[in-house]
Amino acid sequence: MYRLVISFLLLLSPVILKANDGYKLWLQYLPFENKAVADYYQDYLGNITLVGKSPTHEVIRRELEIAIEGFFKGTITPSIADHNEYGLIWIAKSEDLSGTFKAAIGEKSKEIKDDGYLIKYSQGKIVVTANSDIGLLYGTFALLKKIQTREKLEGMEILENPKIQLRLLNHWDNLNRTVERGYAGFSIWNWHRLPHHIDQQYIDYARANASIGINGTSVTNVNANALVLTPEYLEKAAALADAFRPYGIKIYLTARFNAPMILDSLPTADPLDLQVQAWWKKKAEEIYSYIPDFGGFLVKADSEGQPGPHNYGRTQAEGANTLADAVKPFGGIVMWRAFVYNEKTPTDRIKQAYDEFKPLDGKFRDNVIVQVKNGPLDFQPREPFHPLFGSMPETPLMMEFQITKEYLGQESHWVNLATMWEEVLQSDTYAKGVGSKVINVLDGSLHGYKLTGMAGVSNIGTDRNWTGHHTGQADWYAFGKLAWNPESHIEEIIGDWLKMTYSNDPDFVNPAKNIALNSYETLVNYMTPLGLHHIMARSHHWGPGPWVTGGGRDDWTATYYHKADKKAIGFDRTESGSNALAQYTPEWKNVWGDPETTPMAFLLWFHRVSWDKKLSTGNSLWDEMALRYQQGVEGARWMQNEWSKLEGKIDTERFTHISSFLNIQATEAEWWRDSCLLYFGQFSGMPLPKGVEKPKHDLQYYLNFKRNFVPGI
Ligand code: GCW
Repeated sequence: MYRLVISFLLLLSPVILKANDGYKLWLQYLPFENKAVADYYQDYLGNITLVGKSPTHEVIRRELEIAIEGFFKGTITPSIADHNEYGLIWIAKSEDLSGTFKAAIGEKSKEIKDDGYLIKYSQGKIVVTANSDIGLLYGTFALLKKIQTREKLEGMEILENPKIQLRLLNHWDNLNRTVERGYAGFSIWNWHRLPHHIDQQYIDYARANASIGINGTSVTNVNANALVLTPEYLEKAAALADAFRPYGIKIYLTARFNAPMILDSLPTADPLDLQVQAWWKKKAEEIYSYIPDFGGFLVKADSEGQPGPHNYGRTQAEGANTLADAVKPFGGIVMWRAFVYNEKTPTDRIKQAYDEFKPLDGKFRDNVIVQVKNGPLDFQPREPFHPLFGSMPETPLMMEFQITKEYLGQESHWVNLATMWEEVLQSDTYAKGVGSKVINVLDGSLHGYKLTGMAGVSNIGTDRNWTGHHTGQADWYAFGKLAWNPESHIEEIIGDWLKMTYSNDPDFVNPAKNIALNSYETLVNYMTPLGLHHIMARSHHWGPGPWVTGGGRDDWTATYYHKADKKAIGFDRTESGSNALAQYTPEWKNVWGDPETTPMAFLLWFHRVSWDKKLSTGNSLWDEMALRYQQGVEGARWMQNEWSKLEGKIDTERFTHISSFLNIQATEAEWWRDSCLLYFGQFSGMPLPKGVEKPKHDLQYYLNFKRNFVPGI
C-alpha cells in the first residue's frame, strides 16, 4: 500500500467557481473539497486492482483514470494493477475472484443476475463483482457514484440487478441531422463523417449511458427514412455500434414499413406477400453482416402518415411478425409502437390504440414487444396511464417516455420529468386486483413477459451541454435510473444527480432539489391545469394555442380536446360521451366515472364540467382554473427566486445559464396564464377571481403572436 502526496494548496483553490459548460454531465468527478475527504478516498483509489482483459475492461480502467484525475485534480497518477493481492478496491468478475474474496462474498454472488453487480466491503477492502463484463462496468460506475456523492465505503453492500431488460434511448434524429422535437441543436450523429470519424462525443455519450445502465439506442427517427437500411448507412451505423459495444450498448434502427418498395421497387410492402417477407429476411441478413449484435427494429406504422400494414388490409401483428421473423434467426427483436391512430377513424383519438391492439393480444411473435406511450394521447404534461398497460397479458409491452419536452415548454423550462414518470409508473392498473401497478406490467412480473423494456425519446443534441437546459440532463439521468429500476426513489435520483453534476454542498443540493421537486406541478398549473390537454400551439407545440381549430385534422386541434363553450369545458369520456373510460378496469371506472370522485388532475380529461360548478375546493370551476394558472405563474417565479439565492454556490457559467432560462420560464408561464384565461374567459363570461393578475395584453395580441422557425419540427 502506498500513499500519494496531494498538493494541499491545489485542493484549496475555489474549484467550483471555475467555468463549467456542463459537457461532462454527471460524470464531473469534482475535486474532493478538503484534505480529509481526499485522504479518506485516496487509500482506496490509490490501490485498485482490476482483473481481466476485454474492451470493456479497458473502458473500466479509463473511467477510473478519468475519475481519479478529477477527484485529485491531477495531483496523483492513477495506477491500476491487474493483479495485486493488496488492492483495496478489487474489480473482478466472479469467475476471476481469488479464493479469499470468493469466501468473503459467499452466497451473495449467486444473487447476481444478468448484467447486475455486487459491491461488498469486507475486511478493509471493497469488492466489485459481476457475472459479465458489462455488469462489472455498471458496478464500477456505481462505486464511483458513491464516491462522487461522498458516501462512506466501510460496510457497503450493494446488490443491483436490472429490473428491465431493454433500456433504450430513442433518437428522433434525421439523416440530415435535424432532430424532430429536438431542442438542443442538431443531431449528434454526423453521418457524413461516419464511418471514418468516431467523434469523442459518441464515446462520451456511451459512457454517460452506461453509467446509468442504458443498454441500447435507436439512432434514427421513427418517422423513418428507408435509406438507413442501405449499405451506405449500414456501414456508418456499424461504426457507431463498434464504438458503443464495449459500453454494453446495442444499436437499433427504425424501419420504414414500405422500405422494400422504396429501396428495391417491389410492387408492394404487404407483410403477407412472400416476396416482401423474403426481402426483409435478406435485409436482416445484410444488416447482421455489418452489425453482428444488431438489436433490431423500432417501427412506427400507420400513424401520422407513416406507411404500415393498414395499407394492405393487414393487422399490426401481421406487420410486426414479418419483420420479427426476419431478425429472429439472429436474435433480434422488433419494437412495434402502439402510437397508431388515424384522423379518419371517427372514435375519440385516445381510444384508438387500445381498440386496435387489445384484440391482437397473443398474436405477436415472441421477439416482438409493443412500445406504448405513457398515456393514451401524446406526451401531454399530464395524462392518466395508457389503458393498454394491464390489458395485454399475452403480449410484452414496453414503456415509451418522452425525455425531450415537446409539450412541456421545450428546452427552456425546468421541469423534473421523473416526477411525472413516477406518477405513471406507480399507477395501479388493477388488472389483477390491487397491486397490479404499471411497474409490475413493465418488469414482467404481472403477466410473466419474457421481454421487458423502457424507451425514452432523447433530448440530446449538439448543444455543448447536450440538452439545451442544464437540468435536461437530469431527465436523461433519471430516465436511465428508472429504466434500471422503476421503483427507484425520485428524490434520491435528483439528489444524486445534483451532487454529481454540481456540488455536494447541502446548502446547494437541498434547495435545488426542492425546486426540482416542485417544478412539475408548477408547470402543469401554468399550462394545463385540471386535466386540460393538447392546447399547445399548432405544429411546433411551443406555447399556448387553446384557440387552435380547423385545418385538415380535427384531432390535431385544441378545440377537439377542450370543447369549451358558454356552458362548459372538457371532454366527456364517460358512458355519456366517448366512453374511453370503458378501456380501464372497474376500479378506475368508478373513480373516474363521476366528476365528484375524479381527482382534479383529471377532471377535464374525463368530464365536461359547467363553468359555475362548485368544486371540492369551494371554488367554481372557472375560479379554480384561473387560480391554478395564477399558482403556476407564482410557482415559476418562486423557482426563479429560490435559484437566485444559490448564486456563488456553483460555477457562474451554469448558474447564469439556468437563471436566464428561469426568466424565460417565468415569462412564458405568464403568457400561458394570460392567453388561456383570456381565451377561456370568452366562454365562461366570468370575471377573474381575486388574486389572479390582470392579463398583460388583450386576446387579440396572443392570437396574433407568431414566431418563425421554432425548432424541432
Ligand atoms: O407527439 C408526436 C410528435 C411527432 C412524433 C409523434 C410520434 C415522431 O408531435 O413529432 O413523431 O408524436 O411519437 O410518433
